[in-house]
Amino acid sequence: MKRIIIALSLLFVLPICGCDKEEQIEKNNLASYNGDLQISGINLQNQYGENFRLKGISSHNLYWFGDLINYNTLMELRDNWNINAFRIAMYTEEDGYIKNPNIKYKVVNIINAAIKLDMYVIIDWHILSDNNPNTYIEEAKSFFSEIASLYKDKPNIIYEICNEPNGEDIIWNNDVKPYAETIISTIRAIDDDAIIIVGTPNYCQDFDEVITNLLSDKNTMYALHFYAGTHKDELIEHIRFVLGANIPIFVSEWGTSTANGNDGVFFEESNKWLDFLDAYNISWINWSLSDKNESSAILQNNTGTLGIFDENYLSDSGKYIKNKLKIKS
Ligand code: IDC
Repeated sequence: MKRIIIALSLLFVLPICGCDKEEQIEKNNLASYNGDLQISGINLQNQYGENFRLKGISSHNLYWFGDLINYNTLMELRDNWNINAFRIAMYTEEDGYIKNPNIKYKVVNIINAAIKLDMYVIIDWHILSDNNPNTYIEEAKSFFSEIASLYKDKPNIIYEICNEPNGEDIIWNNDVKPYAETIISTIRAIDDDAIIIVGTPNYCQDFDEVITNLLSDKNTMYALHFYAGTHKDELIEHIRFVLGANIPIFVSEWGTSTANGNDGVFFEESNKWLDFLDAYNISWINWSLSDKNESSAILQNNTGTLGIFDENYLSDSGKYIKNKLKIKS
């Protein structure tokens, strides 16, 4: 009799526990639970000192593909893709902030939506053809001051202060580090604890000088970017070495394609990279939320927001990324 009673009560209790746990896990992924983020060694951690990962998707050039991002699409990405972070790629050139400074209102709208949705949001000052971050340092100072003043009390905000320094003459010691020190102190005068991500030379792949000349800010991470069809074992081994030197890395952009954003989806190579990132608890953001005719885009060409809600309109890369995001870790 006793056994029957136990069995019966388990029948009723178990499904309820299971359900609670699932809700708990979902919530544990978001900002209200994790709060202000911090860094310990190579790990990103939440406010309780537990290791924590951000995983999500980056916009394409906000000026060109900004219409794909709104409260509803972000909510869908959170609820059915399981992302907990969205990256806003605000280009500086290529129709970006320098020519069209009003793009910042779009940035603010997306940040507000992400905060309402309890997500983390990365504000990316997307330098690219302007190889040297110092080219627009004055504009960067005023942009980040404005954003920091608006959101200094919100745990959701992450600042990415220069997408990809590049060009042979742009080096860490002379160019990128001094820029980072200026922008970090601009931000820290207003927001003393948010995570800041700093781009590294050669499109976020060269850490040689970084290792011997670190920034002093405690909540700064260093960006690694890779494209699975182009960057392979050699880069993985370089990064393994960098991690061994206790450098906290954030993959704020990676693509399943080659480095030009196109030319196929490299599933096997992408799997290898993601296994590597899993092993080191590294956060990642995929490039990109767009319906452009290029293989790194997660949506099929010219399908607008449809694919976000309906898998039939996802590209091969989009299907792959959605599946990977659904795996909890
Ligand atoms: C690419 C876009 C492509 C666009 C190009 C220039 O996918 O449609 O024409 O920028 O605006 C990066 C950059 C990112 C690139 C991406 C793919 O951060 O802006 O996007 N990439 O080339 N670094 C390495 C690859």
